[in-house]
Amino acid sequence: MALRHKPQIHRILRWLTIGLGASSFALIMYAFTAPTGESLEGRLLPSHLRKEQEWVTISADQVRQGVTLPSHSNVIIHIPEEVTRITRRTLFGRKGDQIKYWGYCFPEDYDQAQALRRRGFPGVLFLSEKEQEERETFQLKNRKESFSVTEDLDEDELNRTRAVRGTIRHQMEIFTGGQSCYIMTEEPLPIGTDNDGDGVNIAVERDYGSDPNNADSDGDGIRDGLEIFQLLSMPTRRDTDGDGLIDGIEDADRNGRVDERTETNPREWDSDRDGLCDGLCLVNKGSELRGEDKNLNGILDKDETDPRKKDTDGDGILDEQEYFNCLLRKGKNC
Ligand SMILES: [Ca+2]
Ligand SMILES: [Ca+2]
Ligand SMILES: [Ca+2]
Ligand SMILES: [Ca+2]
Repeated sequence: MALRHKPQIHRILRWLTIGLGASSFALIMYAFTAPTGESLEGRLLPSHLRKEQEWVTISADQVRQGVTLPSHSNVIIHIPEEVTRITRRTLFGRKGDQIKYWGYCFPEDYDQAQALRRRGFPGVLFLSEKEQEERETFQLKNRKESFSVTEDLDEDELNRTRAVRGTIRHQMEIFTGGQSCYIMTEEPLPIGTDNDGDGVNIAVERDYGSDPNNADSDGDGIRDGLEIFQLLSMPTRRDTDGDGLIDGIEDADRNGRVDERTETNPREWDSDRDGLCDGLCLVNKGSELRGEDKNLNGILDKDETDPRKKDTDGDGILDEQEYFNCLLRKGKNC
């Protein structure tokens, strides 16, 4: 498979370095520029990037194994053939909210001659969320200033400005096997395939120590992707907060969000902060078991207090005090 891509890569590199030439190469760098009052050319290529860029090729096998993309480099990645579909967010480890990255994928029937005739980029563009956000702000600012700015530009500069505005737009969310894509990122990016379909790529799974072939690594009923990116619980620990209740009992509808009226927080030992832990916990240096949902079933049973309410029976006495009162009167099942 890798061999099949080799001639293509050489074509791509030749096209980019010879075909694109200096001005289009500067256009590639456009994504990492801050809006300044410099000339268009200056804006396209920030000073720290004006030197020759390093080229890195990431093979399909590296994507399969999970790999960290270097920052500020021209990177070509190959999506493994067996991938039927992977979202941009999963492929790039859902880092797009914090990290600016961007790139484009070459069409399957990539044709150098045809690409050279086209204006703009030789493929379909993708931009990280942060990149999109910054670009929108930049374009909005530009539009406001456009009346006074465009009057002073000659026709050539005006066309170039239009080309930049028109061509750099997010167009792609789904990647498929066999594609070759160019990407540049301002920070290192963990990329890889997602064999178990839990929304976490193999590089990120390795960082968290979760199983890349098991969508619910710790078997607590909540998928790795939801634990890592939404619930912020541990994908490798069934009871993240150690209160005796497993994460899938606390987030009862297992949607990765905590509904405080009906659920307890898998990251908080004592969700209602009444002094008693949600499930059953060892206290007094391990000498005593104390808690609210004492049989750990997620249901409010007889002789239990509600881990979502400080004062379960509404009599003005908080649940922890009720517990001590129970001990004082030597009650059973306190
Ligand atoms: Ca996965
Ligand atoms: Ca899990
Ligand atoms: Ca728990
Ligand atoms: Ca409590």
